[in-house]
Amino acid sequence: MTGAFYATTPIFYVNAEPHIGHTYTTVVVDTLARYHRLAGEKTFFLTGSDEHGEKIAEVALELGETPQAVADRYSEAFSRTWQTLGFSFDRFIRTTDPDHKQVVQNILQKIYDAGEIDFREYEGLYCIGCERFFTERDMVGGKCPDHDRPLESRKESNYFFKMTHHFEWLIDYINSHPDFIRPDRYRNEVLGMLREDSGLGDLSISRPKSRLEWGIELPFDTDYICYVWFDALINYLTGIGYPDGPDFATLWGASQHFIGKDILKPHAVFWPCMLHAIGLEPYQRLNVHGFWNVDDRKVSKSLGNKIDPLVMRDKYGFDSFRYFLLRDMAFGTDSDFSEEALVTRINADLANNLGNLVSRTLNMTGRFCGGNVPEPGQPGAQEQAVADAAATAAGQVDAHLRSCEFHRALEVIQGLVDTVNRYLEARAPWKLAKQKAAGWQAHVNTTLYTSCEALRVLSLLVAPFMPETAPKILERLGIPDALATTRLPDDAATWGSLAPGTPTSKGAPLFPRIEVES
Ligand code: ME8
Repeated sequence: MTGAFYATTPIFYVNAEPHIGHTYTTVVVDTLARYHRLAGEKTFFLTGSDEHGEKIAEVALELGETPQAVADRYSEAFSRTWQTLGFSFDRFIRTTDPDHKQVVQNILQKIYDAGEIDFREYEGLYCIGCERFFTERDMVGGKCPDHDRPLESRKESNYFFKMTHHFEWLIDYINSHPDFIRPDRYRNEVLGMLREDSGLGDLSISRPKSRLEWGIELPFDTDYICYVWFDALINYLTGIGYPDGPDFATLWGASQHFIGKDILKPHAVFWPCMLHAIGLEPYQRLNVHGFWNVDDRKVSKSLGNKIDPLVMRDKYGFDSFRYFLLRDMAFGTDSDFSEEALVTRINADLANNLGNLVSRTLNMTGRFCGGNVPEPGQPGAQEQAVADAAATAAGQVDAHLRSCEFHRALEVIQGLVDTVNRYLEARAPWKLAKQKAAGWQAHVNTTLYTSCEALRVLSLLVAPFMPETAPKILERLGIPDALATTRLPDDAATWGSLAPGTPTSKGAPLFPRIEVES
């Protein structure tokens, strides 16, 4: 096993059911986790639920339930949905898990003992939706732009983490590690937040129990609980066995967080400062994506315009939905969701292109080669061009995935499908089989071997993106267990491992064309 990869989604608030936004981040991490596993790296994928804080206490009060009951119900909804959708996470962490509580209290005590915490009175404007205080420059028209609700004026005494002491170190760190926060626009945004005139001060890390009891108690003052973001960020350490679990050091050294741009500040400022205060290296990389919008408004539970991933799965198949999410959003920028765009994408790329290549190749293999992978003749220039295109695609998909350019990786895969489709058109094996001119069988055998082998490569390349589809194609190619021993990108870049004589099968269309009622 070479290399390691530790990837996290945000832990989601337990105040509503999962929607397209949560699903997108989780699809991104799932795709990467699957790729890195296939690349032979020690991989850990963490997701979970963020259960404490005022937001949950507020919902519980409205519903007349305990916060614990609300947290149990929604946490279960997330973990069940993530399982139903087939995400390959290694742990679903809850911030109410006993090991997490212990880690949070250890870290609080450590920071307190190091003299990094003091007690002060503070007055400011708070957004319960974001669970954080706002500076003047964060507000739009006196409101939180994400939650569209007025901010609450707060004045109380609290414990503060002396976060500003770490700003100089953090600015240097960001400047000397160009890949720490990506894409670049977010790195620049964070440097802006850290400028002296930005108004970002120390971090209030407690809430008095007189106002909020739902949280982890401070180990050094039992009248207070821990601020929900301070508690939540630490899940990334608990999840892999901080401080002395057997895999902790390896995984932490390979840690990458994946988040939406709404939670950039806690991840890019609070979190590295907290890690620095406890003497841990920062995470390796923060990857920030944009918002899915509907009619130009962010999809969110509070705006009530959410798209349910289970409904999308039932209607279109989850692999197709995953494909759309990864293909239609350039990681980092916003995208508009519509079912029309989804259907257009599925029909064009999956039904007409990839799906069609699978069915025409296997149909012809059945009709002209007795259903077995044929023995090819000497490859000519056309075959060599397909083999070269496959090797190039394998390298490009690897590079694009490692830099979060999912849409580009899928473009490369579609480009390879196009190449093979064009190759088939140029070789026209159906014509030769019909005319039965001298040497037709050898020509057809070479052509269909090339096309079957290209399907093998394509299955390996799509496996992280479409984990249900890849095994179906491999099964039809007669190599159902191929993924168990696959090493990417090498096994996709190496041409010719499909053995002649392997029995293939046709199967039903992988992506039936979706007819739209007009
Ligand atoms: O912020 N488009 O949880 P949360 C894209 N508990 N992604 C979206 C999205 C949209 N319209 N809406 C939500 C929290 N997301 C905290 C996190 S982590 C230590 C604590 C995704 O339930 C995106 O990943 O509000 C965003 O960052 C996250 O859901 C916010 O989830």
